[in-house]
Amino acid sequence: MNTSLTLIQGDITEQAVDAVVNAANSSLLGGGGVDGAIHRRGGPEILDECRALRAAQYGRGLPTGQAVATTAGRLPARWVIHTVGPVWAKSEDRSGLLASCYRESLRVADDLGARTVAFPAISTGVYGWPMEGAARIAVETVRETETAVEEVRFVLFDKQAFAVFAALVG
Ligand code: AR6
Repeated sequence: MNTSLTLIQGDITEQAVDAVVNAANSSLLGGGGVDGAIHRRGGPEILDECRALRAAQYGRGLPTGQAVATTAGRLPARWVIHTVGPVWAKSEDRSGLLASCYRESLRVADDLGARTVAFPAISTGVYGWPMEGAARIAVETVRETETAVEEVRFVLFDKQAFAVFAALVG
């Protein structure tokens, strides 16, 4: 099954898809950027499930590069898949961890039976990853990953990020 890659400039919290991916942090307890917007718009149910996950499985937090699902609360999606991107570092190549976020999120999406999944540009905000490199990893990893997901939608917040992804997806 071929997965189609689509691009949209906009807000990930407005996407009517099966699953939206959250650029979370290990605590799973919220933050700024995409994470803040998802919890704000999705409501307290998401945080309740995140707390339960911390208590049951992730006492030390969700490790970087991994992914886990919760309800999407009041968002127009069914699930939120939380993943933790690596913080950009000049002195160390963390590309493998960033690729892992996309791969693991798609694995979780397959477990859920999700057919449409929206991703933000993970690690390119607070975590400081340059957009060009992050976009290349995002697009290549999704193209290389075996999945039953039919549509992967990259949701880019601004025009510049959209242009970078558009140059890669064509
Ligand atoms: N919809 C789509 N994209 C967005 C939205 C939105 N509503 N808001 C921001 N972006 P970031 P990170 C873009 O910072 O770099 C949080 O505090 C943004 O312009 O959300 O992985 C977490 O709790 C950027 O291009 O995620 C973590 O502590 C991209 O989404 C930390 O930030 C990712 O920016 C994670 O940092």
